[in-house]
Amino acid sequence: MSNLRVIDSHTAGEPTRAVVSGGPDLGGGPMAERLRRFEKHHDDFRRSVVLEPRGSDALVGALLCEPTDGRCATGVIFFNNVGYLNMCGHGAIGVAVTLAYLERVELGELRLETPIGVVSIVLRSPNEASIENVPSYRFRSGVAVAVEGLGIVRGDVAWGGNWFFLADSTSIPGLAPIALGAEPQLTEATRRIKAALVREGVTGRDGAEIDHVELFEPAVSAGADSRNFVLCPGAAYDRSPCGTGTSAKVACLAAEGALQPGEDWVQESLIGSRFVARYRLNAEGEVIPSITGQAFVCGDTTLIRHPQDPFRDGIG
Ligand code: PYC
Repeated sequence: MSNLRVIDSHTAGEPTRAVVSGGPDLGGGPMAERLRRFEKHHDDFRRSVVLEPRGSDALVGALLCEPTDGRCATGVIFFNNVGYLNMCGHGAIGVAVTLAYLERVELGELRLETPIGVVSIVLRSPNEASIENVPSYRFRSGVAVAVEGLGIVRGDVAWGGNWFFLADSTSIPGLAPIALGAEPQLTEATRRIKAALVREGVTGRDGAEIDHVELFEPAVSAGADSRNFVLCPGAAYDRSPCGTGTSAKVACLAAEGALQPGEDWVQESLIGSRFVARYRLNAEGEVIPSITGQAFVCGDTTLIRHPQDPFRDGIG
């Protein structure tokens, strides 16, 4: 029998499952190397934590590990129903709130070591954190792709810790407004956009796959600037406004001169939850977004992987 302790939380509605004990031994060294060992030798563990019957398609896992950088509260590797994530904004906020729940950190500044670098966080209360993300940028603007059933769709390619294609949903004829009830149509539309990107060879820098598609339109609620819908790599949509997606959006706004350093950008999700984003420019002139959101711990659980359970490693 192998048992593991997980802490479940949700950040603006999007779930994170932090594995705090019972995870695989990935050895030492940089987090990017440990991610590769995780992928190569322990993918069954990823599947058992996030796939049904223990998980769901929307769930993002966060394996907590010993950091190499002593300034960091923990190392973390994010994963989902189809693989591994470079970074995860909602997940980083969820991990910070989880560490507070476990009494491993106090309010104030803390750092997480991820495979793409150190992420600084300010824990503002036991349920609210601001993450300072990795440098984010617009890579290409006004890219046109021919999408099955939708015609020509134009959008920007941007990096916010993951690769995004961002398109204005009001420019796509026949698309329902971003609201509960429209998830099936929006999921299908964004899947087709993703397929068109692959077909037409549109990538991020160095040929990187664009694995997130983000639609945006004017906000519904007072005080918000925009509403979005983000298709994640495993075809689930993000219930939160997506931390890395909001970072990519902020990078596009900065590139257009539509958002100045220090100005707030309030991004709401399909379910109406919010992140408040802003950015600063670092010494190299790069856009460093920060994202503030709320998370709540909603489970402190032992997962059991029974040796005779035919679905010990998940379904699918
Ligand atoms: O918040 O960055 C994010 C994220 C990525 C995928 C799901 N959430």
